[in-house]
Amino acid sequence: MSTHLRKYLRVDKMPHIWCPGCGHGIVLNSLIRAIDQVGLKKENTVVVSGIGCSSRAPGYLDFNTLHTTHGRAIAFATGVKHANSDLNVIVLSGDGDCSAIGGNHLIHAARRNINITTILFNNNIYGMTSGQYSPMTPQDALATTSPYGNAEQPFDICDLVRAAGSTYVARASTYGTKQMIQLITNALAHDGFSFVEALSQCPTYYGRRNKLRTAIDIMNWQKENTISKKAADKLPEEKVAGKIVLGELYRNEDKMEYTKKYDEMVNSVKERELKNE
Ligand SMILES: Cc1ncc(C[n+]2csc(CCOP(=O)(O)OP(=O)(O)O)c2C)c(N)n1
Ligand code: SF4
Repeated sequence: MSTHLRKYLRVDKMPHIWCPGCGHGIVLNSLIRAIDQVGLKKENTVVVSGIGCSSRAPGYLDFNTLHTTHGRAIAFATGVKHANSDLNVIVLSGDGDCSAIGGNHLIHAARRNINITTILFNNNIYGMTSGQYSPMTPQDALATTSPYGNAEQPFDICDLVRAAGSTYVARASTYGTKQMIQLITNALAHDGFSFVEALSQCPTYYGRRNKLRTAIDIMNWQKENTISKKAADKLPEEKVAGKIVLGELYRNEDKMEYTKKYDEMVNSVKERELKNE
């Protein structure tokens, strides 16, 4: 990593805990580049996470960071943003952390359109606890808790978050880092709840059980099973079926951001009180 980007890292916390081939470092690297492009300042940026391999990412970032409890990163982040709406607040979360135990916080943060950027590191598995299936594990995939294949259907988390009210929704993969950097940059610059699903890889607990033994196998899988939104928009639905669509999926600049609305209400109540109304 070039010297000017190293300033964003807590180099003294290296080496990191991630396995060789883990995709989470690629997502973190993309985030750092996006932060640099947007020009976020360390002193007014807070990065919050829950628990998981992905949730260890803020520990390597030289920002104000909060490593909280499993699934509750968005709840803590909401408190931080409420306390000081001038702060840039970023949540880093795993697919288990964000879509299972933390799913309700995600839905309601999206509904409020609070200005928090959430990056969901989707490695399709609970990595830290050795490979249980999550709500984002593909149907039929093998996991410690689905030794004969996962009977459940996964969430399309981007559809869910968009339906809940998020005003910026995008999906990228560790195979396409240029796109990932661009989409995270857009998300950070967006005023409202912004969400990026970052397809990542866990060769250790997902790949090994699912005939995708190495990081390269999983990234090749990403290449073969994804399609850009631009290409998908030009094709009939049946040709896109089964593919994961990457790119900016939704953007709405017109909906009011929650803390702005809240601060407006507080100010108007204060004014009324001053006038003794
Ligand atoms: C309340 C609570 N429940 C369960 C756990 C155990 N736990 C720790 S990490 C984790 C799963 C992490 O998976 P994910 O969020 O997908 O992130 P990854 O490790 O794959 O990056 C679980 C279940 C916990 N720490 N706290
Ligand atoms: S267990 Fe999986 S998610 Fe966790 S560090 Fe290893 S490769 Fe990454």
